[in-house]
Amino acid sequence: MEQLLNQIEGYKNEIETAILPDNEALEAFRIKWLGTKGIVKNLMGEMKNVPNDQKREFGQVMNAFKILAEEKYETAKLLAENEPPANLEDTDWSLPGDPMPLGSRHPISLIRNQIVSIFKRLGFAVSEGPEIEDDWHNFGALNLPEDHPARDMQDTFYVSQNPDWMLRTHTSNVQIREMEKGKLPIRLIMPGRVYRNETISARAHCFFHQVEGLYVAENVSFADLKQTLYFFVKEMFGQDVKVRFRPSYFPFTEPSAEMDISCLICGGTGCNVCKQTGWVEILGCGMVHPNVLQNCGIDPNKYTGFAFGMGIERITMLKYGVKDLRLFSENDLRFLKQFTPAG
Ligand code: 2NL
Repeated sequence: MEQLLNQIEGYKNEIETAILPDNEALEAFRIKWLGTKGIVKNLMGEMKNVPNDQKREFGQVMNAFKILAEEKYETAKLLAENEPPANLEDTDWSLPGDPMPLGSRHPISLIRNQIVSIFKRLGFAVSEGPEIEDDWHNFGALNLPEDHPARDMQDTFYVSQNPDWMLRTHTSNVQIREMEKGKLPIRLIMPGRVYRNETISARAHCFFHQVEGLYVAENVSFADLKQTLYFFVKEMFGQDVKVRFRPSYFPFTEPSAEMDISCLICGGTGCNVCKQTGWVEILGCGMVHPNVLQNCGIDPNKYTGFAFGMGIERITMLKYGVKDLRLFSENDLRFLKQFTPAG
């Protein structure tokens, strides 16, 4: 009897640790333990050899043992039935696939790509640079005096570890770095993200996107600037759009101008978008200030250049009729889905 009980303990352990992943293993288990010539039946047969006063105890042990084997079998069978088919031939390949939603390009990327491709056709290459910049490349080289309001903490995000560093407020830092390389002529556009310490509203954000352009060579004139921008605007907004230049001021250009286009919404008769003027401002431009050329080691008596800068958000809002700047950074799919799927 003692020997039998020890044997049953060993069997119990074997049953508990058995791994039954598939039908084949399950059937082998059933035959070995629960079959008509199986171990459970076999042990039951030992009852006749157990002394009478121990038959009751043995009966109880055997019952529990039988239940253990049966439960192991039933649970493993249930698990195996719920397993995905291990065999690829069991898969129904004709079932429809899981949907894979197609993303779409961000409207800012769409417009940036259009701007870049128009200027590429005029021979402009693309250049990019750091978003964290030092005072010289963001302000100093651009002829901004020490007390210029843009340098104020209120307008610019400074890096707290180093008062000389800041998040760039325009992409002009890239132009400065290109001019410092001293390879002329330069005909480049610089798209990128810029940062300003603004209170966020429908019309202002603490970051936005810009494309700036720069052409420096011998004999570059204001006429070249105007013709380049005429071409750009007509490609971007259509051949019928009208253009006007208004004198303006930037520390880094002289002379400077702002360029307006005839309002796309009302066609020039006056509406909310153009504030009843018939015109909307789209960019600032001018001839590169001689001090800026000098600061970058370029001889202003030999070379001249023009530069311009535009906000991509502004152009995108005009093209698509977007009324709130915040939509561009909220990642609301209902907004983003309205633009062309990524190709
Ligand atoms: C605007 C006006 C402008 C420039 C940017 C520039 C850069 C260098 C030298 C001279 Cl390195 N000028 N950039 C010039 C005129 C206007 O941007 O309203 N941008 C949104």
